[in-house]
Amino acid sequence: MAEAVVAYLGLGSNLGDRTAALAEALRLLDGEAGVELAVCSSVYETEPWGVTEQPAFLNLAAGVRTTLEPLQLLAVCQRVESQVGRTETYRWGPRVIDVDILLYGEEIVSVAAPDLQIPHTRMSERAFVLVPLAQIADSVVVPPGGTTVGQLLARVDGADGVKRWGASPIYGG
Ligand code: PH2
Ligand code: MG
Ligand code: MG
Repeated sequence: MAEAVVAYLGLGSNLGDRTAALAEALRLLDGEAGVELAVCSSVYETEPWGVTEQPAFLNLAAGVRTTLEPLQLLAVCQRVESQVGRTETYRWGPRVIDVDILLYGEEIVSVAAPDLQIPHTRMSERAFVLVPLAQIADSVVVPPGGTTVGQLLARVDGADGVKRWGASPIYGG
């Protein structure tokens, strides 16, 4: 059995029953072989980033202990997205569910096809990622620079557009 790595995921939803979609995605992730949900942030309501003319998102961050390789974990995230009912839209457009890999231990992953960049390429620009992530992983190191999540959050714009909305769908925390 491969040694487990802690990976952090960013989840988002801005269509339909947003809380139900997040809760269902977490349940399905935890049910996957080689993926165990370890920690989950509160739910935050966040202003749309990138394409601003769309409904507000609910976002959260989750930590999973996984024995899967990064590309296997990506396949799991994509399978969960389709099980929750995601359909294709445009880049940065509205979606029922989005499950992105943010960090995979302290590893750097860069794969062209399927496209996978870890740490997530735009996480340091996105308050909707960093606010929930800092709640559960403030002192976790982001490669290659060795900056912590909390330090990235201190530098990001738009944190005032990220508001705590409710408890974690799984822990009530
Ligand atoms: N996801 C996007 C584009 N913009 N904005 C917010 N607030 N939250 C998201 O999860 C989000 C977004 C594409 O993945
Ligand atoms: Mg995304
Ligand atoms: Mg995505």
